[in-house]
Amino acid sequence: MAGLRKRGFVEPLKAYIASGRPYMGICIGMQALFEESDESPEDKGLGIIPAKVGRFSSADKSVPCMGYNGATERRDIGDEGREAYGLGDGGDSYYFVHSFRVDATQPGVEDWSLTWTQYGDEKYVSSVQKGNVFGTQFHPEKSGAAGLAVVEAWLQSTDPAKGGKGMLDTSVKPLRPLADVDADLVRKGFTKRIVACLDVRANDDGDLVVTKGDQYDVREADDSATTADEHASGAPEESAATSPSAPVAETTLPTSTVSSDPSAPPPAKRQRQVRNLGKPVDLARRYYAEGADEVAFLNITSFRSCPLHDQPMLDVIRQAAETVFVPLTIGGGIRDTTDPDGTTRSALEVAGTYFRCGADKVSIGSDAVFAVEELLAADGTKSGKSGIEQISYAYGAQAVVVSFDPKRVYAPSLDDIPAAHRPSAVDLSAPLPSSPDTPLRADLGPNGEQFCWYQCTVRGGRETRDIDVVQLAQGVEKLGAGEILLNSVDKDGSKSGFDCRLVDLVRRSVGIPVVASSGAGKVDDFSEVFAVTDVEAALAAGIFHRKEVPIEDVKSHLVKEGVKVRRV
Ligand code: 1PR
Repeated sequence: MAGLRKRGFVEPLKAYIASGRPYMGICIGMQALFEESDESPEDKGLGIIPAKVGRFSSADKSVPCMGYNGATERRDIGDEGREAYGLGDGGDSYYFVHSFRVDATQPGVEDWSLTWTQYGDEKYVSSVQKGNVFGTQFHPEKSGAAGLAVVEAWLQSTDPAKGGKGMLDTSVKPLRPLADVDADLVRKGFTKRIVACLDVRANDDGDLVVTKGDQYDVREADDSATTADEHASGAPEESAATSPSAPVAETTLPTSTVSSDPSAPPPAKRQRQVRNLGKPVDLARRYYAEGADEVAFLNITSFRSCPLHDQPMLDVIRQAAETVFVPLTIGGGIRDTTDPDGTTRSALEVAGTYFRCGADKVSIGSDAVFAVEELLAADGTKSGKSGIEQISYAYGAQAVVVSFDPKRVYAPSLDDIPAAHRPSAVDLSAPLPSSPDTPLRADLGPNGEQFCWYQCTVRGGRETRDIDVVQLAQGVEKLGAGEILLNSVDKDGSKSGFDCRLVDLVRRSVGIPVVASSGAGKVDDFSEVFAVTDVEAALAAGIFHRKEVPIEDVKSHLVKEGVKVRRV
């Protein structure tokens, strides 16, 4: 509202709505119709709906609310109403991303309620309609075909050139009995998300490709030799100051390590190729069509400096956003940078550039670790200067994801773990504290170690830091992050299942949503992580790229196991 007021848009907007011309507001565009919001109490809303917007309680759920949920009709709108607003047969889910909501039980809202939705224990208004005004709390433009139907129906009804007869006033329809509405709210409910992740980098020919390896090593296996420096644990920085579109420094291996002829010339160098699993935009489209609830792109060579406006990932996001109508996350290189010509770019500017290209969220990796190190060094006092804080302030917490790349540090006993990191220690032989009755297979260290703690890394697993996942999780939440993308260097590409102990540990440490990542190998891995932890979403890369496990199979398996997912 402050932005609208500053630009002098408030009165013209009110006059527009009063004129009877069609209005459709999405998310904030719906909330602006109310009198006021706890999000910004000093800025009055448009005051068209006599009620207020409040914050979700985080007592029983993660906030922000991020994911797909149903929209239950509050009124008996019949086929005519459903058709007018593209609401389908009631089995669809829509994408919600918000920390503030319109409590459905407050006076004044019933008159305007088209649909309600429930998150945790709270019932809230998920769409409003009266006269010429329509608003959705959900994002139809990010809700796949179901959401596009909502946009299409509204455009159709309001466009005389398409034969539209104007908006149907559903507010005159009778309210449905509350008991029926409540039953629908519970039956539909919040769904678990399945995220497809694309690790993107330039291959040795300079083409931008989706790649994937294990333990963050993305080059083809080579039996003749494997240099430790290729692995996450100690990989050298490839050439600096190259753009991901430019050929990168070659990583070479000798074709033979030992020659029987001492006078022979040094062995020729042969290259281990970067695995090429396809083109980023093509794969994103495929995953959207197959039912992915979100697509994440990680620019995994972003540690090299690159002029912001030549960043090839911008084009990837732009093209993907044209045809992929689910949320898109972009990670890699979201930090303060300097272009090769010396122009400085703040993390906020980098993020804003991606948002304007169509990204919904940015994912911050290394920079988040550095920011939390600073926060801890300052005894928890925020500087306001970190990328997380600045982006979160400007675009909202829901736009800021932090990507974790932790590694296990094994220990035979708890006493062998540094005291500062014991809060992140887990017993690798025990069930999870949150599901003590569900057996979980033991997952001991290479020398039978019963414990481990989770150490954070930066620069794609190349460098370890003296900070653990719990410190990082609580630190980024404090700085304003809205979601955690929880990878595991140990599990990456292993197909041995998610590290449920790690996922549960992080999930219990924070009140923001967590996405479990790394290690998915079969459909049961997804049902396991949802059964034993409260994680909101699960991500996979390798098995989707290699078509080993289709997303449809993951979803139908989850439905069989009683887990709610978005229908496609
Ligand atoms: O530090 O802010 O520039 O961000 C860099 C980003 O790039 C981080 O999110 C980091 O995780 C990612 N990254 C850097 N190097 C690699 C690499 O693989 N060499 N990829 C990398 C991380 C892990 C996941 C993968 C899951 C699931 N890859 O992205 O998708 O482990 O895989 P799976 O299902 O096949 O097991 P910054």
